[in-house]
Amino acid sequence: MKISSLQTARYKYSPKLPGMLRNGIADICVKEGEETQSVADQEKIKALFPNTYGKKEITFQAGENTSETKKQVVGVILSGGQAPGGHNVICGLYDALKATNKENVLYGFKNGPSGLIEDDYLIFDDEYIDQYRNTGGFDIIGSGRTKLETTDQFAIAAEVCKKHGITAIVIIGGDDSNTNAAVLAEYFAANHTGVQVIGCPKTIDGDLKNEDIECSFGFDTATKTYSEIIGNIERDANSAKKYWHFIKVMGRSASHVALECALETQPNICLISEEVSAKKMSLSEIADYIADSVAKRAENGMNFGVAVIPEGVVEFVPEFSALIQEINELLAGSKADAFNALSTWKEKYAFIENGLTKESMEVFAILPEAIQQQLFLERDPHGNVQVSLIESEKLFSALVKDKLEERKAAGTYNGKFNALHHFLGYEGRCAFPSNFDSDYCYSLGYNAFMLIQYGYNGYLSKISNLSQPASEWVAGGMPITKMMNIERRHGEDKPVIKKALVELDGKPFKFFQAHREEWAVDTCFVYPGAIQYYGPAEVCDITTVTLALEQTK
Ligand code: FBP
Repeated sequence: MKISSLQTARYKYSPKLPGMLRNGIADICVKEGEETQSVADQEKIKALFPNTYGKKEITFQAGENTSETKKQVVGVILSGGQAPGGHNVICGLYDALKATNKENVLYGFKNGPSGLIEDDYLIFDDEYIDQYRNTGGFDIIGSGRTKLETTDQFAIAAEVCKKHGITAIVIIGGDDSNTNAAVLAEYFAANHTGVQVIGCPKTIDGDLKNEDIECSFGFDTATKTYSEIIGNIERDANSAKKYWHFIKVMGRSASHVALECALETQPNICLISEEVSAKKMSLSEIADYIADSVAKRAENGMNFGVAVIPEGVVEFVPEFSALIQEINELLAGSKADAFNALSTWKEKYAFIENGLTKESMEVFAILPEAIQQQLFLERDPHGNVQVSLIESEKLFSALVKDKLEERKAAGTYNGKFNALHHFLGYEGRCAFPSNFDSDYCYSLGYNAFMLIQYGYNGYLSKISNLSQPASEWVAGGMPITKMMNIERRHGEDKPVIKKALVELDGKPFKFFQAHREEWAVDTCFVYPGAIQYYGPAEVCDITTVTLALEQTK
C-alpha cells in the first residue's frame, strides 16, 4: 500500500502525555477526591445505578503505583460517527497496557458495538497498531451505530467477555454510547462479572461536554479542517467579489461546530440554532436577517459574502418543526402508500395541501420545490422526515433571494445576488488529527488503562486543563453517573448524559455576539489555513477558540 509522506512522518510523532503520566507506569498513583452526585434527579439515578452511583472523582499523580498486578485482557469498541484521534485512543490504551505487562492483551471489537455482541474481533500487536499511530479515521477496527442497551445484549456481552477472559471494556463514543457504557457497567457490577467498563468522550459535534469534560475529541481537528475550507472560500469570495457562499457545517442539533468555525474565520453571517430557538425565529425572520447583511454590503459595492449554517438549524425553527411533525403524521403507517401511489408532484402537492393545517401549509408553500420534495422523499426507517438531510444552505439562499426580489421591487435594494452552496461534514471527520487531538486522544487511552488497572468501573477517562500545554494537563476519571439526568425518550423516563448545546450566556457566544454586526457589513474574514503539524507550538499546538474563551478567567 502506498503511504503519503505526511503519514510516514506522523508515525514517528510522539504524542504528549499530561505531566503526571510521564514518569512511567511504575510511578503513577491515584488521588481520590470527593464522592459524586448526578447533575440532577439524584434519587432516581441512584436507584437505577445502585452499584456504580456516587463513586469518587479521581486524579492521577506521580507516586508509587499500587494497583493490582493481575493480567488484563481488555476489549475496545469505537461507537458512532468518526472523529479524528480515535486511532490514538487505542494506541495510548495499547501502550499503557503493554508497558504494564507484556502478557496483557487488547481485543478490538469490529464495526462498533455490534462486534462485541457478534464476537467479531481482532487482537492487536505492535505491527498492526504501528500502522495507525497519529492517523485519522476509525478504520483500525471500524465503527458502527448499533446501540448496546438491552439486557439481552448485556447478557451476550458478559458471555463473550467470559469466553475470552476479558477484564475490561473501553467504549469510545458520544453521549449516547457513554450513557450505555454506564448502564453496561452497572449490569456487569450487579451480576458480579468482574468486568469493568470505561468510556472515552468522542464526537466532532462538541456536544459531550460539561463541568468535568472540557471537550470531546475530534472537535479540534474537524473544526480546524472546516475553518481552513471556509477561510479558503472567504478568500475566493473576496477575490472574485461576485458570489455569496452558503456553507452548512455538520454538528447535529448543537451549533458548537458552526460557532467555532465563525470564531476562527469571521464570516458575514453565522446562524446559531440555540439562538433561533430562544428567539423563536421564523424562516422569514432568518431570511430577513441574512438579506439585511446582503443589502448593506451591496450598498457598499460588495455583492459577495459568506454565511455559515449549522446542520440542525431547521429543527429549531418552531414553525418548521411543527410542519415536520404534521408531515410525519400525514404519512404515518399505510397513509404513505396512498401518497406514494400518486404519480405526479401536482397530485402529491394536492394531497399535502389537503392534509396540512393552514399554518403549516403557509410554511410549506414558501419552501423551494426541491426542499418540498426532499421532505417527502428522505425518510428514516420509522418513516420520519430526516431533518439532517434537508439542504438548509439551499433553503436559506432561496428564501434570501425571494426577500431581495421583494426589496428590489420596493426600490430598497439594487445589488446582485449569486449564491453558491457547500456542505462540510465528512471532509473533517477522518482528517489527520491535529497535534492537540493526537496528544489528547493518546492521553485519554493511556489514562483509560490506568483507570482499569486501578479497578474503576463506570468511569469516563478525563483529561482536563486542556487550554494549557500538555505538560500541565490533569489526568483522572469521573463516574459517568455524575453527568446524568433523567430525560423523556420515546415516551419513557431514561437516565442519560445531558447533551451540551451552545449556551447563549457563555463566553464563546457572547464574543461572537459582540462582533457579528461588524462582520455582517464589513469584510473581516480570517484565513486560518491548513492544520500545521510541525513548527512552533503557537502555530501547531493551540486548540479551539471556544475552549480558550471558556477557560479565560
Ligand atoms: P456522533 O454523534 O456519532 O459523533 O456523530 C457525529 C456526526 O458526524 C454528526 O455531526 C452527523 O449529523 C452524523 O454524525 C452523521 O451521521 P452518519 O455518519 O451516520 O451519516
